[in-house]
Amino acid sequence: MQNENQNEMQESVLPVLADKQIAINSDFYKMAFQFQEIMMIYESAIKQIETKLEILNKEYKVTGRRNPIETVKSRIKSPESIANKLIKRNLPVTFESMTANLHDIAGVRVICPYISDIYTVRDILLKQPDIKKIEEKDYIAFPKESGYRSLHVVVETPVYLSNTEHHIKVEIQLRTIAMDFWASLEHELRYKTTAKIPEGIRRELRHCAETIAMTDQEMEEIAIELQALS
Ligand code: 0O2
Repeated sequence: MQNENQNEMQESVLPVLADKQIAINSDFYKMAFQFQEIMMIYESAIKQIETKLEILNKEYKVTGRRNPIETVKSRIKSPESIANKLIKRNLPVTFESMTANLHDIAGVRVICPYISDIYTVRDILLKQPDIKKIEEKDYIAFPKESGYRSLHVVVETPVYLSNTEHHIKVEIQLRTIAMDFWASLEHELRYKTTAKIPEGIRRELRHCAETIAMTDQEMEEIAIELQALS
């Protein structure tokens, strides 16, 4: 009786194993596995940067100093967004091209209370020996045509796996609460509209960005004045 059952089991398992072997050898499986592995490494790089920021956040809380970090957000670029960016730049849509050409697959956004906090957090991070600066774009000193303001710093951080070491690029976007408010709403508006945004509306959005930038500046001046009083 037992032997009959065993035979039945072997018969039912064998085709499944054969299918599994075919699946493992398929291009689909290999590519999906490779993508998953690459993304796991990018996610680990994000975790490293997030941990550094979390430690700073805790340090400021424990020491009772004013915290230059308000919030930290992160995201991995979606496969659709990766492919679109490569196509837009006339680059091959391959894993090699993606890792070599895109610096923002791993993204961390740091929201700060004041403009000067942005540069404070940037300097603190760049002082750490395992963080290497690759590129910096200061859209606060030189805002984009749209009115967009933020400091973008691409850094490289090591990720250690069981047998390999990877130096992974992470784009850190640093901005104030006010800059984030504008960028989030503008991004949502742009993505909700399929039509080309008319120049009049672009001008209005730029005007909003400038008003917000002036308020940011004024708030910083008020903070400095109040600090001098205490
Ligand atoms: P998402 O969804 O944020 O990922 P690079 O990224 O440096 O290789 P690029 O595209 O010239 O090349 O970078 P840029 O312009 O320095 O920064 C791109 C990112 O900054 C965008 O990412 C946005 O997050 C943000 N950004 C840039 N310009 C604007 C803008 O006018 N409005 C808003 N709301 N955000 C902006 P992605 O890839 O577009 O999308």
